Amino acid sequence: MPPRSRSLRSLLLIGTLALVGSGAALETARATLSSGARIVLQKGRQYLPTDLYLRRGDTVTLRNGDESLTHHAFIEADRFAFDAGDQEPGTETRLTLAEPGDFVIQCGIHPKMKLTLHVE
Ligand SMILES: [Cu+2]
Repeated sequence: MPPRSRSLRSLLLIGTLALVGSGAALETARATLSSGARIVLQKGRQYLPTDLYLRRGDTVTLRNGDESLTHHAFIEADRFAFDAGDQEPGTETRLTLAEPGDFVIQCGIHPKMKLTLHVE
């Protein structure tokens, strides 16, 4: 085989591998979005993480990871309202985001706690 066509074959092989690689990265990103990323910890008077990127219809779990602090998550928005009530240590509450937009979850007990949900 002449050297020129051999290098062309190498190029084609590299191109194919690059495509496979980016597809795998996309799958990983989707898996991240649809699993652990939706659990938010309430700990040390803050939400962890402080920002969450979601799709419409996704469910978020808020878990009180503090040992002695009660939290009270709520959202006040024009098109969407949510109030979890008082949430004791070790408990979880869930909400489903049916509306697109940015929503801030606050805490009725700790005013500095803020979690922004970005729903597309
Ligand atoms: Cu709180």
